[in-house]
Amino acid sequence: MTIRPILIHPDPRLKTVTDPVSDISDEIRALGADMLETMYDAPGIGLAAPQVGVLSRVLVMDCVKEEGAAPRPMVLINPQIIASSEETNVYEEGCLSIPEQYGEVTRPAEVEVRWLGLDGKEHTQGFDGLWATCVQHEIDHLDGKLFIDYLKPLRRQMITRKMQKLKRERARA
Ligand code: K1U
Ligand code: ZN
Repeated sequence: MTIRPILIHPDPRLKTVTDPVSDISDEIRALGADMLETMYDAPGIGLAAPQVGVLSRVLVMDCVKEEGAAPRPMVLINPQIIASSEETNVYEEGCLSIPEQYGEVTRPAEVEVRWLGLDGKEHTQGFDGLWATCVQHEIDHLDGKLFIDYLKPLRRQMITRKMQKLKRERARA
């Protein structure tokens, strides 16, 4: 397993609508394993394939945060939201592609998601709480959307400028 570098906004690959996965190949299995390792190393609670430069509809997540609790790694291929609650939740989101920047995003509090597992089987599950926020944030990545797209234009512009500066500094180091 390999920790892959995480792309930093702005990057055209983070604005791209990704392609569905047509079969569960060894390459996809390796991608899922690498993405989980990269997410835990960051650390984060989710990661989508475009964040590691792969333009395929794959995401990983594990929103178990309690100290000492068993981890719950999930790999979702071609995920689709098939139902969303009327009730909404506001969460101060972050993003591994936009380090140290946060913003409040309102999303449906509960969603039902269908996806293909690494076992090749179709899965359907309801998510709530942080899991619901995270799976929606990650599916947005697969559609080229970032949490800052929900913020006011001025705030989004400020964050983008900070990230451009960060990238320049990292390139010089
Ligand atoms: O997709 C990503 O960039 C990962 C992102 C997921 C996410 C965070 C918050 C709300 C929705 C989705 C992160 O994991 S940011 C890091 C983070 O939230 C975290 C890191 C360590 C412990 C707990 C949370
Ligand atoms: Zn993100």
